Amino acid sequence: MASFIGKLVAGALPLFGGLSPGNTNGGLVNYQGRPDFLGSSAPWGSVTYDGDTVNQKTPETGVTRYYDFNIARAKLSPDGYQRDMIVVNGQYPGPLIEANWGDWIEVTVTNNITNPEEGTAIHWHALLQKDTPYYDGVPGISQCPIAPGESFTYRFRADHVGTTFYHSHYSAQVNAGVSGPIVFHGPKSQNWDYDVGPVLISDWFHKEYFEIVKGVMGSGADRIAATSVNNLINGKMNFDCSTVTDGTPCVSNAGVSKFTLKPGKDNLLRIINGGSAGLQYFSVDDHLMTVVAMDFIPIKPYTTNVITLGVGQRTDVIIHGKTGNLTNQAYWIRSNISTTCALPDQPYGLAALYYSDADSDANKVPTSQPQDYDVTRFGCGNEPLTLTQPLTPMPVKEPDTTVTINVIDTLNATGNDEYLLNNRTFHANYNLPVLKAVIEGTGSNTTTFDPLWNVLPTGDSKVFRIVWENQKFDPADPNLYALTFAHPMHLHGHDYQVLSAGPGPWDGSLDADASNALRRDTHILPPNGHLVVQFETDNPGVWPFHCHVAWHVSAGFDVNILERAQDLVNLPNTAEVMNQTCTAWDAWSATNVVDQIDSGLRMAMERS
Ligand SMILES: *[C@@H]1O[C@H](CO)[C@@H](O)[C@H](O)[C@H]1NC(C)=O
Ligand SMILES: *[C@@H]1O[C@H](CO)[C@@H](O)[C@H](O)[C@H]1NC(C)=O
Ligand SMILES: *[C@@H]1O[C@H](CO)[C@@H](O)[C@H](O)[C@H]1NC(C)=O
Ligand SMILES: *[C@@H]1O[C@H](CO)[C@@H](O)[C@H](O)[C@H]1NC(C)=O
Ligand SMILES: *[C@@H]1O[C@H](CO)[C@@H](O)[C@H](O)[C@H]1NC(C)=O
Ligand SMILES: *[C@@H]1O[C@H](CO)[C@@H](O)[C@H](O)[C@H]1NC(C)=O
Ligand SMILES: *[C@@H]1O[C@H](CO)[C@@H](O)[C@H](O)[C@H]1NC(C)=O
Ligand SMILES: [Cu+2]
Repeated sequence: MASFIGKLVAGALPLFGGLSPGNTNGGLVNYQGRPDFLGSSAPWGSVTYDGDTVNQKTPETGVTRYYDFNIARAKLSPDGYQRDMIVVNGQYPGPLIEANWGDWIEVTVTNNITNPEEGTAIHWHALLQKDTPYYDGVPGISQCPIAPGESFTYRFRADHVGTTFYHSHYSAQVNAGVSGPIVFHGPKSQNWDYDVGPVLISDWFHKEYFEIVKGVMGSGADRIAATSVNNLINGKMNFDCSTVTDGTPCVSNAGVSKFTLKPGKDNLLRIINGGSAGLQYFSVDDHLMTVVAMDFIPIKPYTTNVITLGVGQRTDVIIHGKTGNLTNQAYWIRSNISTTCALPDQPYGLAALYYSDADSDANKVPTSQPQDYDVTRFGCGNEPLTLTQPLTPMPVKEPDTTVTINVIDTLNATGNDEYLLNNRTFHANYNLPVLKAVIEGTGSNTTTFDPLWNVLPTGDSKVFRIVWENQKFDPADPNLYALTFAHPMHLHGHDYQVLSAGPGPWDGSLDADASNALRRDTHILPPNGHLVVQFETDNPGVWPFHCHVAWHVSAGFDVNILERAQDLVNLPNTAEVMNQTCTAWDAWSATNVVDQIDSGLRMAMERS
């Protein structure tokens, strides 16, 4: 390991700026130093935020924040290795979206992807989209893809306080670079002095996403595992270019991200796993972190030297700044991809940490030693539920419906990888999103949905419980893979309560405190284990509940919760808004071949 880090920082200076920001990230990416709120005063006054999305009132600010997103191809070298990417406004990661709690946000997204053309759609991860389910950004579910050359304007509410991100939900396009952070300012659940801003972590691949998905979905000998080759922090890391033999332009020591803390102050870091597959362990040398929020929910603070982050998860931490001569040193920020629960070639992400009052070279290379933490106790999952409790308790209610979903990873009749959820797999119809089918009545009851849409209606249920079972339950079946994987399970439209998560089948008992279970929008379903969650059906919509590993949702790992179908049918504007993308997509797809090699949510093979 010492030799690896040695190689990455070899002849170390310049460790930073070996490549210009234009070449690496399409421009300088720096989200640091966020204000406490936008504008001249905090519009929420004395209201506190407790993350209770069922009961909490979001303040009316009367403000709309406008953004323009141009989605286009670009050749960039985030880690020094040049590759074809698809990015927002020419940069990776994309621009920060920032608003006060209660503001509206309007983003006009233009699909400027050419040579070749393809669709796009942007999902605003973890937003509830209450009364605006048609702006959730999932092609084949809540909209048609935005056709090449077309624009679509999303308008939605900043309905939480905290940290999240946006990403393309069209096939595995997120892997090409279509993602960026979101910060919603609001009442603080804990005091901090300085907002260091988003720290977006992403496992990294050098192949184009279409090639990776083709490999993952391939049959027999054509099947290629999706191995990540690097790990980026805010879109930067070094790469050892001596391994590149095919002439691809590559610069070793492209540079890592740098962060600055205020000495003696409480510094907030907003850590996001915005990657494709890797389970990340995040730590900072010589510093402890106080966890204050997980996803959008304030947490009873606890202090640790490591946090776990499955893809789609966020954790806000406070780091108390050092003082005296310790602030003259530089420290490594590290994010390590799990080598047992993911497939990284090079698992180690690095960024450099400095203090604002450092008296010497601000480019000095850290020499600090890594935290010594044991990850085996997490068992490819998240922290124990007894450790991570919301600040505002919400007791666990009795569900009126419980659905158990058995997950298996198998090969279908033609030998392609396929996830089966209770024997069903998901495949999007880009031309007829499920929400459109619902309001047009063609699919407004269970009997008429295409089984490949994998729709799960909540009916009249008020409290809906889902038991995910991730077991290899037929050991005799040679088509079942011997291993099951860790799946970060993300539900759109809700913060669910996490009741139980761990190895083996669920035994019916709660791991969480029944008076105060963790709430969040993404939690890991461990390998050979279970995950039990529940939510109240307070948000009419069609909400994907899917694994956030790009290649798993490609292989159909998605069930679409149809919540309060009758309210959806009566929701104003739905038909008009859906028409905007569907009319253009129908026209484009009538004369162009849509290469839908996967499920469509990150890619799906066309079925005959
Ligand atoms: C489309 O992207 C190209 C770069 O690929 C850029 O020059 C052009 O301005 C973009 N068009 C729009 C409408 O943003
Ligand atoms: C830092 O300060 C402490 C006491 O405040 C002193 O013992 C130590 O030698 C100093 N270290 C350096 C590297 O200057
Ligand atoms: C995390 O990564 C560093 C390299 O940056 C390595 O030295 C350290 O051993 C890793 N930690 C664990 C617990 O694997
Ligand atoms: C899946 O289908 C097979 C046969 O088609 C059946 O034996 C099995 O019980 C089904 N499993 C589930 C979980 O529905
Ligand atoms: C559901 O669909 C079936 C078949 O089209 C139809 O007979 C039935 O009336 C529908 N029920 C409702 C409640 O719409
Ligand atoms: C949808 O678009 C088509 C074609 O432009 C139009 O005929 C139809 O009236 C539109 N429907 C709605 C509900 O806007
Ligand atoms: C198996 O899955 C692949 C990829 O989704 C698909 O192209 C193929 O048609 C499927 N085969 C069968 C027999 O369903
Ligand atoms: Cu998965």
